[in-house]
Amino acid sequence: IDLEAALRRALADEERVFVFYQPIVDATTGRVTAREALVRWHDADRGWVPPNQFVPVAEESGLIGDLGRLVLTRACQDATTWADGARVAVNISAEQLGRGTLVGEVREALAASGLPAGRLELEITETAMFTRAEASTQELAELTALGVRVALDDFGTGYSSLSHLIAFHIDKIKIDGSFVRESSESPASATVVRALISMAREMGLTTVAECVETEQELERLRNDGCTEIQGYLYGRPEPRPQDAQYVQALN
Ligand code: G
Ligand code: G
Ligand code: MN
Ligand code: NA
Repeated sequence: IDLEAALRRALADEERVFVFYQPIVDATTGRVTAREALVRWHDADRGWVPPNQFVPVAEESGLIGDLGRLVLTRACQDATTWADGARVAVNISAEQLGRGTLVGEVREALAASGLPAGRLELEITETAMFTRAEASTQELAELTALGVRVALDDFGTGYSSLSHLIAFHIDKIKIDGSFVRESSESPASATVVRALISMAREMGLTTVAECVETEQELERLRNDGCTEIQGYLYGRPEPRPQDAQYVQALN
């Protein structure tokens, strides 16, 4: 059976579809402020299928609706169990945005879990914001009104236009990992990162740097005034405690 059919079945049974969580920490205190929800799927025939492979298939086949609701619902539920009160960040695909369904789904996930809206962040790429831009802008305004935070994901890699930061309701930008990686070797990339952080701060936006793997990167980002840090330096995406044994057995 092909990937799409296998994914359809997995989502229907919610079988071997997991949500992993990666910590996002305050750049100065190192305290966990949020965790990003990252979907994982283990197929009986294929083993672990990378999200880079199955998320696009879900988007093309319409399965992203089911996948998105599964992740959103579970992420909100799981976050209510976190003793540290950290926020949960959920990735929203372009296909979920601007269709008139997202606000209702978010309300439902919040109501079902009892998670306060202020503890939910949605990660949306610039490219996603572009699709059905007008409807997306409206939805983001409604979500912001609920108290949900909106982060611009993979910032700097899309059809970047700084005007988006003004046009859309954005609370934070996630500086793409490629800039962090390049900054160590390229002074130009380091300058771009510093400028982005500085501009975001002047606009009242917070910044998250992704893919931070070394102390040197952390030190530079901290000096640049970056608000939050995400990356293997602090932790990899990990299953929930109650899934850990099952996941271990699949590895
Ligand atoms: O760990 P990582 O390999 O999880 O993620 C690879 C890509 O898949 C990233 O672009 C990430 O944003 C995306 N991704 C991971 N989880 C989800 C999810 O729940 N929904 C969507 N739409 N994308 C996700
Ligand atoms: O597109 P998005 O930013 O949602 O995807 C985040 C991706 O980055 C996930 O695939 C996640 O597993 C990956 N990731 C998170 N931290 C690190 C890191 O420190 N190094 C690398 N190489 N990848 C990371
Ligand atoms: Mn993300
Ligand atoms: Na990202």
